[in-house]
Amino acid sequence: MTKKALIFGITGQDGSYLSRLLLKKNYEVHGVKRRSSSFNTSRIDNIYQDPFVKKKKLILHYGDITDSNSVFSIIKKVNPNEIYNLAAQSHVAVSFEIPEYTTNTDALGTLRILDSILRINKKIKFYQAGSSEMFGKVMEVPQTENTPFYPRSPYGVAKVYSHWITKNYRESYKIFASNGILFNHESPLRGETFVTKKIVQGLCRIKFGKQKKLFLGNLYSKRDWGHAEDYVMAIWKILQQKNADDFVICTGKQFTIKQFLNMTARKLKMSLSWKGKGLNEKAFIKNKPIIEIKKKYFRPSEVDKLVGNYRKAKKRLNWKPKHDLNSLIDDMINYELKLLEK
Ligand code: NAP
Ligand code: F7E
Repeated sequence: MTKKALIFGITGQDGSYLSRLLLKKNYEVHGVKRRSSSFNTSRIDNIYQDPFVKKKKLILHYGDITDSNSVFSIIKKVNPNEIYNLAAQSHVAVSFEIPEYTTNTDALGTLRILDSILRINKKIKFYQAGSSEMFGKVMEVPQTENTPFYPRSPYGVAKVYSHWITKNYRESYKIFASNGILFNHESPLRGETFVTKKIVQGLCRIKFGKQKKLFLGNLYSKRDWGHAEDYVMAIWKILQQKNADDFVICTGKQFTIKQFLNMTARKLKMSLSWKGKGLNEKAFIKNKPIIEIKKKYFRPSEVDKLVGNYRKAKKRLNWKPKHDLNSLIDDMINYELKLLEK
């Protein structure tokens, strides 16, 4: 029997990769997109152009996770086998500017879905997109499923609520509700204001004379970066387990923003020389400054170092990342260069 999946957040980076994966696995995929005065489906438009749509395998519904009515009525109408909650205001820095909206979306949104499942059909399996930001000011290195949370942003705090309400509905009502605790994952489809995309896009554009400078914030925080394509495979596997559970998904490798930047520049054959410190730090090509630091890109509180351990996912999901940082950057660069060629 064809399985039905419902994805909240289908228009985002992960929603795009996950819907492709599920369509390949012969699912009927339903997605929720927000009403907008302009088009917001660019990341899934190319799926629309292929035969999946003619076969009515990809169906979009208008809705918003801040609106209980739309959440309830879409779930009731679709009555899927699996729900993936990827919808979020996912930008950490933005969450300091709009903490109330971030909490409504990233915390209460999860509750709205869980409560609808409870009232409509307790057999629906549920995946919650948790984040390494929940570890924040890390209590141990590397971070595992047992590491206590210490979130450092309204985004991280909201995701901690979602983690616990998911676990609570699992324990209280025996709903199959699982948390992924995903570390940073990137791809050519990453939003343009996240640091990896900003760096790859910025350096490619500088190399081809389309941009003069790139402005960044803290170059010294450390992240464990994987590829979104690998991580959506883990997300799907989490819902195929016999029992609901929580899983850390990561690569186990850590790099600073500056290392990411230098690796990208080397691949583009751009020879950077760094001078200065703090807000005065700059990178030059010959004598031209191309990277400068701006205070506005620093956060009120930072997550300095994240690195995970995916041992449980390897053992129980038979999952490990296929991409390393090199192949991730290559994929992102190739995409940018093709766009610039066009
Ligand atoms: P993303 O590209 O920012 O996508 C977020 C999605 O949520 C978009 O489809 C967005 O719609 C939708 N959305 C936002 N507010 C909504 C609302 N009020 N109602 C309905 N939909 C709403 O994020 P991503 O990188 O794909 O990440 C997917 C999920 O994983 C998010 O929950 C994120 O917090 C979490 N996560 C991401 C990472 C990572 O490194 N990428 C790591 C850990 C956890 P629009 O297209 O209309 O904006
Ligand atoms: O920042 C530093 C910044 O915004 C990474 C989201 O997907 O992953 C993501 O959150 C680091 C931070 O990702 C700039 O201060 C320096 O230390 O790319 P980011 P994030 O905050 O780690 C987690 C796991 C999620 O769950 C989130 O949804 O880079 N940084 N300069 C900068 N960051 C940005 N955005 N822009 C800069 O100019």
